[in-house]
Amino acid sequence: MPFKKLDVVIVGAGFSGLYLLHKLRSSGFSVAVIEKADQLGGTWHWNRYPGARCDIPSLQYSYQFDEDLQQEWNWSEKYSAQQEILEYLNHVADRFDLKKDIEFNTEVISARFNEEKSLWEIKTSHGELETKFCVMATGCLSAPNTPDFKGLDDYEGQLLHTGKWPQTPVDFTDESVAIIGTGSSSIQSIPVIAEQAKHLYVFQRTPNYAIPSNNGPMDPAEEAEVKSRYPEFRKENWENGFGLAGMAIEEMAVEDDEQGRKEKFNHHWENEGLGFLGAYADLMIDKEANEMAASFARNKVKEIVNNPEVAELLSPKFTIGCKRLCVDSGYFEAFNRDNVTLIDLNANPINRITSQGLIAGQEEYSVDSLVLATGFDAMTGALTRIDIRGRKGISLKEQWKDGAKSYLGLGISNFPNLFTVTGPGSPSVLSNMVPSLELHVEWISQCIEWMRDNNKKVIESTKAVEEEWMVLVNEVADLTVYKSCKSWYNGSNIDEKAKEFLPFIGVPPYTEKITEVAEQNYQGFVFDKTN
Ligand code: N01
Repeated sequence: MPFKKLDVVIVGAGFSGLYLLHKLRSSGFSVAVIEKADQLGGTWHWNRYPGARCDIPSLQYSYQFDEDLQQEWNWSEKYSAQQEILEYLNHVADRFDLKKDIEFNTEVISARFNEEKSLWEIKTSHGELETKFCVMATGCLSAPNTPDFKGLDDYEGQLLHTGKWPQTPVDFTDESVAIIGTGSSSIQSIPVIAEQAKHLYVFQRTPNYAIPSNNGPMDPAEEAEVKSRYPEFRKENWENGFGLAGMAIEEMAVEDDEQGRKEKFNHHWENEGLGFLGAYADLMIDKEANEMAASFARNKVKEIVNNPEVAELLSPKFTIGCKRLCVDSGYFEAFNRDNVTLIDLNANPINRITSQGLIAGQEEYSVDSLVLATGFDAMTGALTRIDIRGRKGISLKEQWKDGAKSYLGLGISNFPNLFTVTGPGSPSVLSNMVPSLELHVEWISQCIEWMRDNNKKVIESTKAVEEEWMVLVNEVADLTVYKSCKSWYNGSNIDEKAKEFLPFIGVPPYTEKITEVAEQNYQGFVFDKTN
């Protein structure tokens, strides 16, 4: 490895890592990015499954830190496909000459804070280095979850995970395929796999709500309009609770009449994708209002799916939005095909995986490919899978075993000079990710600069402030319907994980809070602690 001592080590070369590198390097720091993959992109590198695309409109899911960049890049579709986002990130990396400071094919094994030297010692698969600051830009949905299915190792066919998809295209033509899971990844890939495969078996434990993306080519007039006032457009998004355009409505579903609701829901169903939940202001805070939207979405499933029994199985019973809402392109329609079979795992649990396929209930399914669309150890998994040790050798995994605590999703007590981008306790996954990570990158970079200018060596959060903050995170969530079902927002998808709600709901108050903290010389953080 060509470097040894650095000011900042960034882990991960996705959206966050790339911008951090650009920002910190421009401020005169010596920086390197450590990346496990052989190329950049993070989430958009690993998630290459068929149909992978963003569910935030392209004009909003992009960097805004450079006006020339946002003017010169053209998106071809309303919702960008994985490949185009990867091309965009490569364009950004080339434009700002970032690749030379990224160490690819290098995995961070451990990070240990040396209290005497006030330095992080980072051990990677290719050597060791020392750094003053370590920034974990490891993503919120980047540690794939592979359930412990009995017999999984016995399977002799092609085993795939949506979150670790091979770089070489996978062709399912003439194959029998099984897919386990019906979250966003599965919902995006099923229509595409179904078009190729001889037969597709979908193994569902919990049905999900999905809103049609109505994706299509980028409308040149809309693109021109947004580009003519990009800074203003972005600013408007910041004022929305989720950092998204088109969700700033104040009307209440419970105050509207039936006809009004029908029209409004229909309009949002046909035009807004994720913004369906923004049809009314009370959908995520009032169970009665939520049920109105949920029942509208369930009726749509019944309209689309021909077989009433299949439609019933595909109809979720829980609060809409409390599990991450999915956005689809022909998902429910795929179940009208003769070559797609839905298997309800509640009636027919997976007994075991065999060398040829799997046994669910009494039936054995022989398949050429088995796709695990079983999600991620979200928000904390990418951090706890690295051996991170702070003061007195305390392990982060151990410190978080009863629940992840962080001050503002940025700093963790006992882990000085370690920052997380979109960490637990920040809006992250409940917001438009790119502006949210830009906010964090800028906050972290300014903090490191401020420390240099003010002769501070070590910054850390305290147990007291982070506990207080996480109480607030949960109090805010208690005002909503987000906690009303099992989801990866609250760790319910991983057996051994603490069950707690991790994202902060509300982009504007959060932004205000972290700005105020910075303005007050990083209030709540402690500098150069001596004991
Ligand atoms: O994962 P998920 P995902 N036996 O956790 C099932 C983002 N994303 O990769 O609900 C049987 O949502 C599980 O069942 P259940 C987006 O934020 C974005 O699809 O636990 N089934 C569920 O059906 C998304 O929310 C895009 O009962 C098992 C599925 O596997 C997040 O990533 C696209 C099981 C997992 O669904 C994660 O989505 C894709 C078991 N043992 C993803 N274990 C965009 O559009 C799990 N399941 C930007």
